[in-house]
Amino acid sequence: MRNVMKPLIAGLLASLSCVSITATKWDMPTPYGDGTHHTQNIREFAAEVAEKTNGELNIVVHSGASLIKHPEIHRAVRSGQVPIGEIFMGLLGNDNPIYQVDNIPFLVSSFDGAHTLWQVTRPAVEKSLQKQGLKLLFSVPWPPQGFYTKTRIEDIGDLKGIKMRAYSATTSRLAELLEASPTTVQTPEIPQAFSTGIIDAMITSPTTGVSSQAWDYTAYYLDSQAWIPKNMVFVNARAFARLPESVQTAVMEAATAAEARGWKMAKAETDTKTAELAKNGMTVYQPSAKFASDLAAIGQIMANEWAQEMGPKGQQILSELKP
Ligand code: PCA
Repeated sequence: MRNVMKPLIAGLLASLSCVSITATKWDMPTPYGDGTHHTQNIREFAAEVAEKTNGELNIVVHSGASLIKHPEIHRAVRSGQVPIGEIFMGLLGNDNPIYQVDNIPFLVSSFDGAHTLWQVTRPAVEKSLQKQGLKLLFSVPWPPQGFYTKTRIEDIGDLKGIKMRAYSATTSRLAELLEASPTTVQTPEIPQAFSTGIIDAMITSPTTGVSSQAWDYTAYYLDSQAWIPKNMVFVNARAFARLPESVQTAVMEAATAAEARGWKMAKAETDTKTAELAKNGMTVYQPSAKFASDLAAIGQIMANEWAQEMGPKGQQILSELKP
């Protein structure tokens, strides 16, 4: 018996010695479901941190707003209720206009443009978070945004009077400029909002169209590629400072890798999820030239309003975006 137990115990001790006795567990609330690339990317990030730190930091992902509702996540990380979290950047548009910038139609409409926009605005985002005791880890985009409607949209006027979902102050403003009526609805509530008639239309990515089964409530997807919004992952700066230096380095390395991987995932999602909309019976179509130019004109109004709210920094960012 002793001979059998010996290797077992030795093995157990060996595996225990790999896990530091100072192991830290971080609960991480995220707003979106497991089917989105954001959540999948964050799970890979958490696995990489665990691996790089030999289990010294264990990030437990609570997806789909299961631990904390989306509008509460920012405050929860600030207060230290949780050490780390993810949010949609546009959600903080009322805190600081810098967060509105990637919800403006046709300010940028390609991943390259979105990437430039991120490089240009990142320092201001980092500074804004820093002032709140937060540290930015990484940011990943959604696929470009398009219109989900019950009937085909030929002209911008077809959106007049429609009850449209909004997911940020900026998209509410867009709905107003389209003379539609905006209602804020979080992603988990999209199906219910359609089925109870609270909304008739939404602007979002093919990713969210698929995860909310848009074909159950709408029939047309206008692939307008109007803007490319982002999510961001941040930590409570005090919680981060409490980590041993080697763990801090591992987190930052995994964050850099997650950002690069996430951008690639978003590009791939654009095609696969748009195809899935079509496969489920939705008509996927391109905007007319008139629709695109009318929407761009509204985007110009929004860009001007935004620059004014930002002050001199706004003009500087807009000029840095020009090729
Ligand atoms: N999906 C999220 C944000 C942008 C997107 O594509 C949503 O619809 O709330």
